[in-house]
Amino acid sequence: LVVFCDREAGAREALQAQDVSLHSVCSLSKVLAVLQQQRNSPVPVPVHEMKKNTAHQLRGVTTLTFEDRAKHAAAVGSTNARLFEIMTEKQSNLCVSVDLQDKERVLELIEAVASKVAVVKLHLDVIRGGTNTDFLVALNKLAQDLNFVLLIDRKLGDIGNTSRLQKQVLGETALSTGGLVTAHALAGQGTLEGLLDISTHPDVGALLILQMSSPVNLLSKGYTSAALETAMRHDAKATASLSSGEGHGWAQVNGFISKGVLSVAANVLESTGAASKTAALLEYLSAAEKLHFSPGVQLPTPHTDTRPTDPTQTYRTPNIAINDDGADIIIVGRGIYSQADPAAAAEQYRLAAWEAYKTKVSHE
Ligand code: 5BU
Repeated sequence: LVVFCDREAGAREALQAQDVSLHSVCSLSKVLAVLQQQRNSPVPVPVHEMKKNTAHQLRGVTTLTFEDRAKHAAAVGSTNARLFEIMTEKQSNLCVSVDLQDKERVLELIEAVASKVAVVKLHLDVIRGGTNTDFLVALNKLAQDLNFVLLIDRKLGDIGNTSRLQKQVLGETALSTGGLVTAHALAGQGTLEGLLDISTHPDVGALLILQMSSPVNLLSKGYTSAALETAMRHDAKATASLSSGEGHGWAQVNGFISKGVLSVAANVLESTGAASKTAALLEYLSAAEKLHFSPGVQLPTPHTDTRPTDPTQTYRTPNIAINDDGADIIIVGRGIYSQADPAAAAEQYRLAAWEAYKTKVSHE
């Protein structure tokens, strides 16, 4: 079959499956690249079109199963392999955010929902009376016994030396058995270098915040793209450090907090930048071992629900987060811990997120 323009939306592969080869005069990505180079400005393509096109380009993170991504992560030496394995085993791409303020209740809630979740996210500084050693030891024991990964949502963002010291203490306390911490990109590469310095606690990883779920926040499309570039540069330096044999090295960024990989890709395409940089960012984004976490998720509440809505948060359903925005793991707080039966709510979210994931990976 001969066509003028290959929109790169999957027709080539679909035809190939029926033994028909597609020949095109040009492809959509080439047309976009030329237009961008000539104008050095973003091409106005509707977001849904961008997402459709980039979904194809981002195959590694949009159609590979978590099982395949576990194998890939192990092959490239990423500590994410363990989390992909847990997700596969528990059939769960759910992260519960336990934002309770009483230590006992935090531990009880975790025990109640642990079999449904792959990750437990905490804000240690919302817990009344602080977190003592007994609590942190109990928390890490739960993480090991009940097979989940701990995520400390500290949103770090200081110079390298400070973030290295912060990571050391996290590794000695809250993340003594490993886990992840969130960080902002505001201070540049230094924060990642401090957090991912492998000379201490190499099993403590970092998620970089690329987008936030609060309405009208300051993380513009340009910021998202620049933050992603910060991670890309860090990873290139980390790769070079490990092969140089100088005895100093950094681990790769574990993943990101955003609406999802497709939403980030759309922001990259909408931002001003040279075509070569855009292509490099999209390729980096498609790495199968990277994790894409997404907050701001709730199932629709019944009409009879009278609870106040939160004007500082925006919510969408698990299916929209996973299939439209391209999230791997949804983060759910009040949708679970504020419910009368948190274990039943966690199961509802686990199922909704897992079904959405299965739909996502079934698209070729
Ligand atoms: P919720 O109860 O499901 O709205 O809780 C969401 C959690 O995710 C909460 O702990 C927030 O601090 C966290 N969060 C978020 O809501 N939005 C963001 O952009 C980031 C984190 Br980053």
